[in-house]
Amino acid sequence: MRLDVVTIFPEYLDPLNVSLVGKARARGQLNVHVHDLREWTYDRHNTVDDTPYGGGPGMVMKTEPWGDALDSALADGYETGSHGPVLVVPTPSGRPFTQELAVELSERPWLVFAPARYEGIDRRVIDEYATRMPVYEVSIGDYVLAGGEAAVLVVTEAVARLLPGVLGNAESHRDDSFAPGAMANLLEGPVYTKPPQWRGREIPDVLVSGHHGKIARWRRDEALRRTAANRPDLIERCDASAFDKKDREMLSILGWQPDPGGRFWRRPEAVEE
Ligand code: 6GU
Repeated sequence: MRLDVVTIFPEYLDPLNVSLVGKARARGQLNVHVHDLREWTYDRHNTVDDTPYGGGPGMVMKTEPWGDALDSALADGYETGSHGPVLVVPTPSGRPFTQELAVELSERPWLVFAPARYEGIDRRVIDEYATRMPVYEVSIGDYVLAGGEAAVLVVTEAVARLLPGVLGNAESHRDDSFAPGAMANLLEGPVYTKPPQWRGREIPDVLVSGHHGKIARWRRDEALRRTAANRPDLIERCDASAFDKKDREMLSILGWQPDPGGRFWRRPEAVEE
């Protein structure tokens, strides 16, 4: 997979040399190109922004540097044999970046990222490239960052770990909390390793029982417990058929009950802090 990132802070992308993404790069599974947007400015001050038409606070990133920078990155990629680019524009106004979208992007051969600073990029840039390639405007959560570079790191890590051979074990992401097609999308429960005692704290007996059925059930119950506490929306979203008899017993203990419409809901007084 080829990745291009156009940014006014190339050093912000240095973490792409570290850990899983860095190793994927070193192995040649990821071909990363970071471009400095200011190389496509032609004035003495390397201006990349200007005041918004219509007035209002903040600055807007200018068309010409973005257009020339993206054209250059695309031309370089095509020359080296890449094809099928998609443009990824991180923005708090984008659609939520989910595991499903990470899987979709991991199936593309070439991602071009356009992270903005200030109030965003002149809309004509996005409209122009949307006539040439798929454009994904994505948000990584309901909060506002000062720029899209951190989101590029987030999306890249989520995508890179899905590439064949990057995690080593294809089974590794089958159980991801948000893996598409899981029985019910539950959060993962707690995990433990050696030593068996630490500061007077033990590990749950069931995990050393050797009883695989009981261990699987315990893990599922803990997943239900955590999901009910931290992400009740994930349980409400599930079709009731996603839960087996033992799940329903656990959900009932946690204060949830099925409704005739085929969903679970929780009595308001059962919410524990
Ligand atoms: Cl992708 N960019 C910015 N600037 N803020 C965000 C975001 C992206 N996602 C959530 N907040």
